[in-house]
Amino acid sequence: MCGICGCSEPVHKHEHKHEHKHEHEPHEHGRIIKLEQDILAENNQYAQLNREYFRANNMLALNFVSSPGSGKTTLLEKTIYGLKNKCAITVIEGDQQTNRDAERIALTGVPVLQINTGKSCHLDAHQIGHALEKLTPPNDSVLFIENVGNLVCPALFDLGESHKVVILSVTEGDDKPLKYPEMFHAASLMLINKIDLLPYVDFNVTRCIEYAKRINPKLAILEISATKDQGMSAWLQWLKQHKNLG
Ligand SMILES: Nc1nc2c(ncn2[C@@H]2O[C@H](COP(=O)(O)OP(=O)(O)O)[C@@H](O)[C@H]2O)c(=O)[nH]1
Ligand SMILES: [Mg+2]
Repeated sequence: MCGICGCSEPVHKHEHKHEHKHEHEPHEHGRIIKLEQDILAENNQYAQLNREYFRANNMLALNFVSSPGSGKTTLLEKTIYGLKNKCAITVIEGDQQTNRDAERIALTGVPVLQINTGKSCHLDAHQIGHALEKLTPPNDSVLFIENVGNLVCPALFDLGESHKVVILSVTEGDDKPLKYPEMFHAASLMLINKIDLLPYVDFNVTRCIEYAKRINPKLAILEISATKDQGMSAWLQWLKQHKNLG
């Protein structure tokens, strides 16, 4: 369940046939805040275990976060082909339903595990811990985690990753960093994807970068097209630097 956004378990379990005045609101809201705190505190403990695992095994773990359809899986496919001769790669895929993305990644030849989150809108650190037990990624490898498409809850759930990489495609609008600041604040790198579509959409790259830097002055930013292979060498360079591959 997702106690943060209530996407899974309704707080009100009874039918409402009456006018809804919310006399009980303070009590319910207190309960929700407590539930949020408990869920995030428990998640942080699992995230710490994952972080220790990544450190002990000298791994780079990247958590790809974005809206649905920004191009995460496409970017992963291209990235794997660009990087797989340099180091071992493992992938964890997160979606509410289906194995479609894991099937796409499996075609690249790297080990992949699909997590279906059901009604929940994000991956959590406990799920990642279990996935690591099954995948047993090798020492010195890169782990890519493709989170559930959602610009809200995945920002709050630390997975123990080395970095969050937020992918924003130009069809989504240049104001998203201002509207979803938690995500852009939590990320180390923003990839502006689908720049091949810039001639056709009203997306101001300069303005987007200004908004993103307003939220997170330390955010690194690269412009790419995963399908047209634009900007991919700069992205691979970023990866190699962060994995010390030279
Ligand atoms: N024009 C264009 N389309 C892209 C690009 N990257 C991904 N797409 C398309 O966007 C759609 C969603 O891509 P997908 O990788 O499944 O997104 P995800 O939901 O974030 O994993 C697919 O139709 C892709 O072919 C890109 O750089 N340019
Ligand atoms: Mg995907």
